Amino acid sequence: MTVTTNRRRWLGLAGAGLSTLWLSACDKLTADPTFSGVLRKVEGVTMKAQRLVTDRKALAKEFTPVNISKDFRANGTRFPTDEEYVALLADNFAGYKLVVDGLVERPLELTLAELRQQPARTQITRHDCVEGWSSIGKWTGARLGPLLDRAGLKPNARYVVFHCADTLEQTLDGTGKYYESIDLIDAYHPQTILAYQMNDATLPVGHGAPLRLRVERQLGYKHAKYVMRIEVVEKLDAVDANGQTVLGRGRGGFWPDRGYEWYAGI
Ligand SMILES: Nc1nc2c(c(=O)[nH]1)N[C@H]1C(S)=C(S)[C@@H](COP(=O)(O)O)O[C@H]1N2
Ligand SMILES: [Mo]
Repeated sequence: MTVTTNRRRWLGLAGAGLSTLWLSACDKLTADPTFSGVLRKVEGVTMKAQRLVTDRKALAKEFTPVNISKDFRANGTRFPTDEEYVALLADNFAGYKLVVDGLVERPLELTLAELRQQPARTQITRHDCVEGWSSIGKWTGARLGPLLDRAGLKPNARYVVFHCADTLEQTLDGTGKYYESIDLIDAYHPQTILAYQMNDATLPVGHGAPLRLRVERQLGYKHAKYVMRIEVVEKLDAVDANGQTVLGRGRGGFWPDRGYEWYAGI
C-alpha cells in the first residue's frame, strides 16, 4: 500500500515537472522547432522515473540446480560468539523467536516452526559480494511481505531494520553489532525472504542460522545473517534525547555506517 503511495508521489513529481514546462513553454510553442525536442527530453525523464520504480520490482535472475555452487563462500561473521547466540545454538535454536516490532499494529514473536508455516518461496540466485566474488545458492524462506502484513504496518512505516546476533567489530559504543535495513519496495519484493534453508538443508551457522535475509536485488552485505529482530521504523537516522543515533551510526547498516552505499542495487 505504501509502496504504491510512494510510487505515485514519485511519478507525480515527474509529472509536475512536465506540466510546469508545458505551461511556461506554452506561448511560443507550436511553431518552435525545438519544442518537440524538449518535450521528448522531458518524456525521457518521466520514463526514467517510471523505469527506476518498475526496475526495482523486476525479479533477479534465477538459475537451475546444475548452476548451484559446490562451495558457496561464507563471509563476514561465520560463527557468532555473542553470548545470546551461543546459548541459542547450544539448544539447536529451540528457544529462538524472531521478534517483529516497531511501527506495526501487532508485534510478533515467531518460533522457527511458526516461520515455516508462513508463505514461503524457494529461489536459486547469485550472491554478489562487494569484494568481488559470487556464489550461486538455493534458498527457501518466509516471504517478508506477508510477514509484515501479518504484523500490520502503521501508516508512518518506511524502513525494515534487521537486527543481527553477531558483533562484527568490537566498539565501545556497541555500534559494531551487525544490522541492515531496506525500504518497503524491497521488503515487498517477491524474492525478499527470510531463509531458513540453503541448498535444501537447514541453514548452516556459517551462512546465518537460524534465519538470514535474502534481498536478491542488492549486494551481499545487505543480506543480514543471524536475524534476531525485525524492526519497522520511519527514519534510519533517528536520535535519542542525548543526540545519539538510535540505530548504529545512523546510516542504516553496519557497512553503510562505514562508508558503503545504503542502497546497493545490482
Ligand atoms: N549478521 C551478519 N550478516 C552479514 C555479514 C556479517 O558479517 N554479519 N556479512 C555480509 C556480507 S559482506 C556478505 S557477502 C554476506 C555473506 O553471506 P554468506 O556468508 O552466506 O556468504 O553476508 C552479509 N551479511
Ligand atoms: Mo560481502
